[in-house]
Amino acid sequence: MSRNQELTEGIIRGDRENVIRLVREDLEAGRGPVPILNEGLSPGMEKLGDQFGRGEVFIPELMAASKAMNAAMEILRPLLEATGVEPLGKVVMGTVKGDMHDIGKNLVCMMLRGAGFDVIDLGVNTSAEQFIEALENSGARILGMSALLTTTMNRMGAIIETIRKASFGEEVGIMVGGAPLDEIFAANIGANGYAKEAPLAVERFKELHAALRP
Ligand code: B1M
Repeated sequence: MSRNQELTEGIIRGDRENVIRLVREDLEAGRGPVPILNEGLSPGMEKLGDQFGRGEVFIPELMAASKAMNAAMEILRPLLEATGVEPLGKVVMGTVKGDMHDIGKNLVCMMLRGAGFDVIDLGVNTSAEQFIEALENSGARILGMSALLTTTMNRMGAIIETIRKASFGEEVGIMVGGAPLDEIFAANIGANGYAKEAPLAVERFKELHAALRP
């Protein structure tokens, strides 16, 4: 079994201790955090999601895999963030109300920090009012929203509408993402940007930041 397959299998089995060991060993051997994540860990979550969709695994397996993934991300986070550059700009991020999925959102936050953004992460289950409050308090004019459920993705449009009605609303650049979304959906709900995955999201956030800068 290749190293990547071992990492992928470790995630699928929810074998937290083994995943931690493999990640540490890979880093000690000089492997970078990005290939560990993209080629080893993330495919495990994707495969497990497919198995869940086919009714082959259930919530306990997803929970165990998420714990293993989050433990690995704890180790990788400082490495992904360690760029030492001046903050590019402030971004408020959150998973929308009713949605508890945060692995992808956390990954985007991590990569944004790595790229030099100052990220205010509101966590999961975030209401329009909480987004507005964070934008007001921080002065940030870029907002990122994540949704993994078709039910919660369909609430994003209303959240954007509420934010646009706040005093600064039209000045806020809003990025959306999450597995069930696409470019067309994002445009239809009035978002300023969409990205299918985290590295692309960083590029989109940079473009948005450049466009908003006076
Ligand atoms: Co849930 N879940 N889940 N789940 N879960 C999905 C999303 C599902 C597709 C599984 C399936 O049926 N195949 C399905 C949704 C179906 C639908 O809506 N049509 C589903 C369901 C049904 C549910 C529950 C309702 C199950 C139940 O209780 N009966 C429940 C809902 C709870 C709730 O939110 N209210 C539930 C619960 C859970 C767990 C708690 C067990 C766990 C979440 C743990 C956690 O996040 N802390 C979980 C998991 C792990 C998954 C799957 C397997 C994996 C999600 C994940 O982390 N992917 C998922 C199946 C799947 O997606 N294949 C599934 C890895 C992550 C890196 O990818 O989040 O897509 P992703 O993020 C990507 C991109 O989307 C993008 O970049 C990231 C990195 O490249 N991106 C952005 C994300 N946000 C972005 C924001 C941006 C830009 C890009 O800009 C702002």
